[in-house]
Amino acid sequence: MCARVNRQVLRGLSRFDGHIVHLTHTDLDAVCCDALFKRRYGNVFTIFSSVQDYSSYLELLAQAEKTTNLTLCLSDLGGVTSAFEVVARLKSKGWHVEWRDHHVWDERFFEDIKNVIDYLRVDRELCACEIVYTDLLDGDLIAKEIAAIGRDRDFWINNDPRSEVLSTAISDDKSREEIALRLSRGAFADAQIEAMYALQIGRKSEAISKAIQKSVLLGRTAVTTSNGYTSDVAARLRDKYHSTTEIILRGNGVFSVRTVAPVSNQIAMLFNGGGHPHAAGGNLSFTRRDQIGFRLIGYRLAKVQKLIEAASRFDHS
Ligand SMILES: [Mn+2]
Repeated sequence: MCARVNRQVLRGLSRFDGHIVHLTHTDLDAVCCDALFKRRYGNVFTIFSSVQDYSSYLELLAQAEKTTNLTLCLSDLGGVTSAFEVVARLKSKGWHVEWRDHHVWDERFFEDIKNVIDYLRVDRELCACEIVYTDLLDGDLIAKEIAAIGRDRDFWINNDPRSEVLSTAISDDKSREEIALRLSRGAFADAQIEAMYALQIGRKSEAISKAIQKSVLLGRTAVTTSNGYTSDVAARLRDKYHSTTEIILRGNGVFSVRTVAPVSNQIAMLFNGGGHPHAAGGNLSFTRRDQIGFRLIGYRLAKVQKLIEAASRFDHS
């Protein structure tokens, strides 16, 4: 997270006159969570973050001058041990903290967090927005539909074409905010959403072809670089190589991993990450030097090699 984003968040927060700060993931499940918080509370200050580095946003919130009573609601973000200390600090500074999630949690960490914050609900049967829906808006028909759309995408059911359009239309925080606002008012499809969708379809196919061009197969692990469209890139890699593990790296060392065997989260946990059994993410914590090295020698970089080796070790499928 860069200094500019830090300043933006701190400035936004200092102007914010509501009570709910929502820290969530970046996908449609997260946007649906945000729509539900907006529907329930109206004025919500939202921070969308990758699952790998949301702790840095928690650090930022802990630094912020707090003028009113604020509630921090985390959603669709799994528990990582690096978050504990800063969450405890937020509590000691008087924040009310609620956390709703559906990822795989370390049992010890779950208990530790539960003892520190005001409310914690982790339910792997539901997607995050369904947890928010049942907690905050149970019985509200529009909220129910928002949660159903989130589930359709997050659990890869894909029965509802609107979930494909909406998740594709999401490209940056501005589009996330806009879509969340529309959903919160019960607008599930309109001209603006269609236009956002068409724009992203073009960008997406270009980015995916680039990622496929840059890919290699090492053993049964397919590796490539892409700054987005992780799931689509992984699916295309599996089609192309019949691989059993797919690793998609970003230039900053953040990575996603997909596996046929239910081991993705175990691999990610070795690299300060986590997630689901078949899809997870972590961070190789690239230094500036690593970033340059990665541009020069690519997948031969020591930290990348370590990840590829770890992934192959876990791959018994
Ligand atoms: Mn989710």
